[in-house]
Formats: sequence, C-alpha cells, structure tokens
Amino acid sequence: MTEALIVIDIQNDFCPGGALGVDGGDTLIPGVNARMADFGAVILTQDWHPAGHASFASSHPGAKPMDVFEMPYGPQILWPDHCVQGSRGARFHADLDTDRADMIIRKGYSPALDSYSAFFENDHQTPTGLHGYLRTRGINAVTLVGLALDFCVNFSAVDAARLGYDVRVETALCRGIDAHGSMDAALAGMRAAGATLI
Ligand code: VGL
Ligand code: ZN
Repeated sequence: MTEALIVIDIQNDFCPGGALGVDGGDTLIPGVNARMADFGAVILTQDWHPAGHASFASSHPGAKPMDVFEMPYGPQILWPDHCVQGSRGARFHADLDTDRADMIIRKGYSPALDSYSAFFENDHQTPTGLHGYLRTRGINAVTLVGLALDFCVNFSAVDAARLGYDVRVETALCRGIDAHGSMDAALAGMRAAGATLI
C-alpha cells in the first residue's frame, strides 16, 4: 500500500522575509527533504492566488491584514497579499527538493474563494482534485508536513481524516502563524477529526 507525504506550501512568502513569513518556516526544509525518501508518493501543494484575491486585506477598502471578514462561505482572516501567481513569493523555497515530487497541486486560484485545504476550497465543497488523484493511485494513508500548521496543514489534515484517510501530522516538520488563537484550535481540531499528531 502506498503512503503519501504531502508537503504543504513551503513557498518563499511563508518563509522568513516573505509576505506572510512564518517564524522558522525555512528551518524545517532539510528535514522535509530527508523524509521524502521514506514514502512511495510525494505531493507538494502551492498556494496560488490571482492578484486582487478576496483573501487579501488590500481587496477590501478599510480592512487590515489579520482582520476577520465575513465571506459568503463564513468568516475568513484577511491576509497580506501573498503567493500571487507567477511572483517570486509564490515559488517554492529554493532549498525544497521539488524534483522528488510526483504531483504538485495548486490551490487558492478562485478569485472569490480561499483554499487552505489541499482537498477542498474554503466553502468545504469545491474539490481541488487531490482526493481523486490519491484514490486512483490506491493511496489511503497520508503524512502532512509544512506551513502553516494552524491553517493549511490543519485544514488539509481535517479534510483528509473526514475523507477516510489514515492521517499523520509531523508537527516537528511544521510551523504555525497563530492568529486569533488558531494554534490551540487547530491542534484540538485535528485530534478531534482523528488525525495522529507526532
Ligand atoms: C496559508 C494563510 C493564507 C497557509 C495560505 O499556507 O497556511 N495561510 N494562505
Ligand atoms: Zn493564501
């Protein structure tokens, strides 16, 4: 049975110096690269927003980054502009071993809808296609690493568990943002969904 390593959003904008830099976000890269050899499949995700994306504070007059905004699909934290399609910030960190990836899945490209999860956009209904890919490859166990632990890793882990995958999150190979108490909520939510945190 093939088990997949899913590497979430190790992109320049989520590393120190980036538009939404996560503390220590680059320090986990050697460990992530080393872990790739242990899996039968390696999948990378890439946050990939059009300019003027609805998750950007700059798209809402008067709003500031980290404000919470009511979207048609529920409350959403507004972010600084980040991971704009084709920009340097959207590229994978240069130290990440992208050659080992079988599949790169982009998300967050719908202008009016954010997508934290590698499986569904933030309406929790629009699929990214990753579930079909994993199913057709016979993969039913996934290990998640990457950025940010309390957003994209968290949403991906919860969705994967709901979809019936055996889910592990290697927290030593993740770093978080921690906005509005999101870290504690994420750890509790992932455990409640049935993910194993190691
Ligand atoms: C992410 C906030 C906005 C993430 C992506 O990768 O965790 N966080 N877009
Ligand atoms: Zn984003």
